[in-house]
Amino acid sequence: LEPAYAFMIRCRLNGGVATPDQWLRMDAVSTDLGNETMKLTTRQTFQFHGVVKGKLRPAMQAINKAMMTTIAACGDVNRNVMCSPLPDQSQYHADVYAVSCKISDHLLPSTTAYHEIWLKDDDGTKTQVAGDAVQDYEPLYGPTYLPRKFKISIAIPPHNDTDVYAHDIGLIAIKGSNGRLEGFNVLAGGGMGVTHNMKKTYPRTGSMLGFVPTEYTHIACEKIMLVQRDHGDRKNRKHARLKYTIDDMGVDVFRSKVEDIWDQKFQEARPFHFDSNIDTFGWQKDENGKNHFTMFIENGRIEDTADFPMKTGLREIAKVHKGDFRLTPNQHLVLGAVPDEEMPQIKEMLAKYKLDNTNFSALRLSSSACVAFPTCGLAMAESERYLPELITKLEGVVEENGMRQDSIVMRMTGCPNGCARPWLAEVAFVGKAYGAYNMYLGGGYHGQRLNKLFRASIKEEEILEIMKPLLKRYALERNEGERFGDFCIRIGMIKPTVDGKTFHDD
Ligand code: SRM
Ligand code: SF4
Repeated sequence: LEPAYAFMIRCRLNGGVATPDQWLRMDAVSTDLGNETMKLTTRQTFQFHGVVKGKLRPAMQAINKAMMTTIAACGDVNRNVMCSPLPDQSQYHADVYAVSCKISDHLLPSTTAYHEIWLKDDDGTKTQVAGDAVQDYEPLYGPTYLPRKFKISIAIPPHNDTDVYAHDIGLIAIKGSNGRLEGFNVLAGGGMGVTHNMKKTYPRTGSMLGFVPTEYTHIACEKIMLVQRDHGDRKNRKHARLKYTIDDMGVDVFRSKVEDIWDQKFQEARPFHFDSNIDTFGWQKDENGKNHFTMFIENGRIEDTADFPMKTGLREIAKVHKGDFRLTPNQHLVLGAVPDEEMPQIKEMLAKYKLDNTNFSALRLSSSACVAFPTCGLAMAESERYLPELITKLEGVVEENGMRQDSIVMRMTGCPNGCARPWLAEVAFVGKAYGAYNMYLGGGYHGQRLNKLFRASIKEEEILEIMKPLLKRYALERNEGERFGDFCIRIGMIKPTVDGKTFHDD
């Protein structure tokens, strides 16, 4: 008898788009083979927790039968490519989403091992026998893959909901005068992972390399990845992400290395403007007259509880819905492309299952927490299970001061790996030990500026002692339209972090 080892499975779901049939199949995987919940992640995909060892293969096969995969969702490869869900402009979303799929497919490893291990028939007929083994040839990754994980995201201005500055490559979609996609401004060297008390590790926002037309974008991404493959630090995993390669080499040298192997040059970056990095909740109509509903799923956890049968509700909706589901980079969900004639039925179902409620405080709607306990082996403190409670304790002061509709981006993670991209939040709490958090202030409202350490290892009592008067002061003293992170800097609570290397400076 062996212990009941339980695993987490992460899907690769490009740009977070799933069909209703895929939703139903993922629901079934979680019910039949996992811990009955689904987690919508900060990179727009599904995770299943509590999959015991004996159910791993059936779960992988069920995911693949749904025309989804788990290949390269983890590991030192290019991961899921993110894409703003953009409910109000479906044609433009389709243009940009197509590029995210193209990049994702182009950068997939060519290994056949995944299929041999997980997708072989039960009688083993599709498995190669040892003597037949053929060495996989990886044209992009080579025999040793990348020095570290590699992430690409696409944001569609004015929405920076994918936090485009946080990834190894960040692509900012640029619209042409005909309303269609023209190309992308390319950022490189963003990343969030930090180790507490190790100042050589730091979060970093991506540096601008320049503009690239749509048709060359996947190749530009490939070349950036290849320069990192060949120049990234393979000796020290804590210094192996592209952000350190770029800082060590300098942005200009890095850009020219990419251009050398690409045999093309980046054009001058095009103007763009971001408004925010949060989701736009509620109903929106697109240019084709289809309706899209962005619903609030607190920290991305889909589960049934006694008074909130959310998972059942979404399953019932998926049985009748003919549009799509778009998972958002803030762990929420868009019920996409509902035609007018189906609106009454969908609205009734949303109401029946209490899924139509976007009437939360803007503080809650702008919040995000990583998984942490009980499933994350790296967690030092609670996150997903605690942030909602902390927000409840702050909502009183928010309401008293007339700020129910005022968005403040607040994020929490159970450790400094940064899975909810905390370093780009206006206020963040990062787990240090059980019940203790480092508190960070001063991030930019649309994800453009890193925050900075304000207090180390504080517990709930101190968090509330700091936050309650600070929120009140913000309500009373802010300038017209001034964001919370900017306000904290203006009143001298915290200094701005201008780049990753100065993140630890006081
Ligand atoms: Fe993450 C590792 C969960 C997005 C940075 N992340 C982990 C692991 C797999 C823990 C582990 O290695 O044992 C976590 C699994 C917990 C669990 O129980 O499910 C985990 N990461 C998550 C998710 C599920 C958080 C969430 O609440 O949604 C996100 C899944 C994304 C996906 O669908 O692929 C998730 N992780 C991120 C992000 C955000 C992003 O990519 O936009 C980051 C920061 C960006 C970045 O990579 O710089 C992130 N995760 C990390 C790191 C630190 C990487 C580094 O450079 O140091 C680790 C640890 C590691 O790689 O060594 C990590
Ligand atoms: Fe786990 Fe840390 Fe990522 Fe949270 S930030 S999911 S605690 S690795």
